[in-house]
Amino acid sequence: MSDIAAEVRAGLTASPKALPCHLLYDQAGSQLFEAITELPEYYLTRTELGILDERAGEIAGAAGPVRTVAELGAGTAVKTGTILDAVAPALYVPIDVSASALEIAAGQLARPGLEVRPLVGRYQDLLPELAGLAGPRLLLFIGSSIGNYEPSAAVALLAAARHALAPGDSLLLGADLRKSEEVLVPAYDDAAGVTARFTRNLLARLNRELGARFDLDAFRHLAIWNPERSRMEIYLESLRDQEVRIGALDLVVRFARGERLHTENSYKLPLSGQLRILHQAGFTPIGLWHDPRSYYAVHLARALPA
Ligand code: AVI
Repeated sequence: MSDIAAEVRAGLTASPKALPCHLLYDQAGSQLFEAITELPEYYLTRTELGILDERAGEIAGAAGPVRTVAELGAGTAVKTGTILDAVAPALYVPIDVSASALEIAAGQLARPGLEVRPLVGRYQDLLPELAGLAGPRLLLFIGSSIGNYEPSAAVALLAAARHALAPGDSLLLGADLRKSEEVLVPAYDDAAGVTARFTRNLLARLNRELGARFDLDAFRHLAIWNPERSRMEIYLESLRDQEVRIGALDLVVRFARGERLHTENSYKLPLSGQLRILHQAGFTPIGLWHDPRSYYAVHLARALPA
């Protein structure tokens, strides 16, 4: 069975139903996510870019000499240019599951004196390769993707990165901060309905790739703020009692009216929670930058000796 088939079977036969959020990013989903980043309500991308553009010189100064910059989830690396120019490494290693995005990144970031060496694959598999790259190294993990991990999984991922780095190497982490529900909910439920299309595309993907028969109009996108867990929770809610056949799995899944399929969490930890994750993963913070509204934080942290 393919990875996705096994994940979908496990998620749709679980109670409550849930699917891993990486399944949102097929080609159509990645294009819809790009459109989300341009929405007026989705402040994250432009806020982070503003911090990186304005503070690149300070960030580079605080990081000190860097030979290699590696980037987790680089995508097309649209946000990376200013940092690369300021840090001026000899080697840039963008890491992503999408080979086509990395091709664009390599083209866009070509600069005299900079070698670009893309790595295609999943972070867990590729993090150990950081150990073989020339130091001092700076690892970028920007875009607030850390917020899509459970805090314990975020610590595990950063600890694996720490393990592959040497003491004195650095991490630049971008993470969305806790803020009012009035700002958060529209960011994940925009007026134009782009985020709803992004979430529903998950069902379209199962129809395309697993011969499922989801009626996309029979589910609504829900974005709910959970203050206890400090996270946005995204669901698809069934608008009626229904049965959905998934051909490739030889499975029929029943949904009751009002039943939810959990598709994504996006944590918005306060600064103290973000710093705790860095400490627990074996990093010591050495720099912090945020926008004037304190919507978003960019952390620079040093890898500690194990
Ligand atoms: C990729 N990630 C940081 C986005 C977020 O804000 O959690 C994914 C997203 N989902 C809906 N809108 C944006």
